[in-house]
Amino acid sequence: MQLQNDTMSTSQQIKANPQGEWLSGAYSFDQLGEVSTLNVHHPKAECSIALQGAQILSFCPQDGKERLWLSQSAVFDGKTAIRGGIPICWPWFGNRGKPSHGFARISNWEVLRLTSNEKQAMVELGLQDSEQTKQLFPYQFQLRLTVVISETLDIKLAITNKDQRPFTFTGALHSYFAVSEVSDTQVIGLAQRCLNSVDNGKEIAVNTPLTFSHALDYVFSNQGQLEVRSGHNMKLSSQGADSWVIWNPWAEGAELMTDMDGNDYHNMLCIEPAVFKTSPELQTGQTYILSLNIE
Ligand code: TA6
Repeated sequence: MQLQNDTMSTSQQIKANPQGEWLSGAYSFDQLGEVSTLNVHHPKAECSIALQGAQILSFCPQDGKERLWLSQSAVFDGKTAIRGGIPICWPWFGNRGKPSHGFARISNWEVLRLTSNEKQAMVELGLQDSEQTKQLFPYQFQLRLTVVISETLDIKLAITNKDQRPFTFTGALHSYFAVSEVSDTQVIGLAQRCLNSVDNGKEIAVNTPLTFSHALDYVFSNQGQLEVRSGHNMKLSSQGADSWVIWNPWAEGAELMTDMDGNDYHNMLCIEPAVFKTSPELQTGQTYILSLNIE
């Protein structure tokens, strides 16, 4: 059976496609406003994924500490981008097209596969072109997001060109991390120079480790693993990203957003593996992998 039928409920879709050895009780479905979520319950971690955007909203390993930040004022109307978690920006990053950060994060994805064993749970979600996406991006494509949930979180976005013509794209895994206090947070492993997006992409010098005391929107070249020192420490690595985008809107930026409260900036930090400086060209049948590993 195809996973195309909009009228089927998600749980019916999954039962109709039992491709994995899913342990009973290891997942559940919920509804946040108009958005369906798939919640994975595994002895190693709990994880919640919105089917809108295949957006991971929560990742909480055994120690009970939430690693992702989700705004209390996030909108779950089924069409607005959800503020927090890990939005997938594709087929463009930022305002290079409309809607901002592409349509992947506001499209409904299908659950393709669920598997679990003692070590980990794995969820695969997919999105392909439709009449609506063709109006914004006139190509046939397939996106497949594989999420491996364990003590660590492994996220792999596979972008495949299903069209007869090549296409280019930019994008990101726009991760919002929970930090206990951004002013006490350090990010280690970034270069000493970056592009400052709030000043027309001007190149600037910054201190390492990077610390936070004002609004920033910086783009660093990806030079390998990052370490985030906050209430809990994390190691981040990515494949396929040419950049790490680091963003915090601070109080003044948050005030301009209806889905972020004035003090929220204290407890969040976006660290995003991005395809930003390059626009890879994918030939017919080619697949590009953009991944993020959170340890
Ligand atoms: O990744 C940083 C950024 O591109 C910022 O410039 C900022 O605007 C942010 O993403 C949020 O964008 P959004 O469209 O989700 O409001």
